Amino acid sequence: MTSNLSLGTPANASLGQVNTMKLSLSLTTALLSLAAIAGAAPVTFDDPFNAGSPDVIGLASSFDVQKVVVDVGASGVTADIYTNYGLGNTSIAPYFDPTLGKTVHIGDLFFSLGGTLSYGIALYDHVGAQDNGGQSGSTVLAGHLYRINDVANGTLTASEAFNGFSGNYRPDEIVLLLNSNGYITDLGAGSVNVAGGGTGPEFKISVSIPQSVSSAFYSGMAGGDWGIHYSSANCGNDIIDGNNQVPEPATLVLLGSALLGLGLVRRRVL
Ligand SMILES: [Ca+2]
Ligand SMILES: [Ca+2]
Repeated sequence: MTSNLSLGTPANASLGQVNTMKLSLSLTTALLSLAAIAGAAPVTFDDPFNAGSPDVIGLASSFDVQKVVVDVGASGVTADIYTNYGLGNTSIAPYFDPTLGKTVHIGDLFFSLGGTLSYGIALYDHVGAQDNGGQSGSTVLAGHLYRINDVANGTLTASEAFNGFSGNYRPDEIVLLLNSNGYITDLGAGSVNVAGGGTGPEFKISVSIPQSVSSAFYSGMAGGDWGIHYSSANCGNDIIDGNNQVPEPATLVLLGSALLGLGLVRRRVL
């Protein structure tokens, strides 16, 4: 695991003080990690707003993602996406942009388990050619949970979903589910609801997958080692990635060592 904590060492600190400080830091970090394990609380991933590149490519007023809040509760998994997606559009439905000459779509929400992109939830119905690169026969339904069996073939990148477009976008970003040849599996229906997001975001997009839809998805999420990936549009204008960090077994060993070490140092200092 990693920690963003950093602690300078005063020039006049004694060796005992330094050791105690380092061990206290290890202890604090380990305890914070334990708090994450217990984490029934929703996990918030904040996305920066820099009014343009590198956060948003293209119109920051139309494609910004602001945060995603994920909750793994007793009834299932929910995720709230806060975004101002849409060029003045009043919904998250696909729309034809006459300036671009392309149909713009919102992205799907992806989940990784154990570091592997494993599941996706569609935010709208998208079918075949509607996806600017989708295949005929591909049907992906809003609010459904899909298991991704083959990441390369079961998803569309921005360049595939928005092919032929040469404007500013992130061509390699995974943006949409593609349902063909068993590359993804429809596990069942959850729900998608869209509401005004209040100050700042134009939309709050809420997805919910009941525990009963997939015990594998739910138990994996409840296990705590998961991440999210989301793009505000099928050209990858803004993306948000995040991992819910849990301590590895080695960290728990370190915690024990830190506790023991702290006791030893205290005795030595006293
Ligand atoms: Ca953003
Ligand atoms: Ca971003």
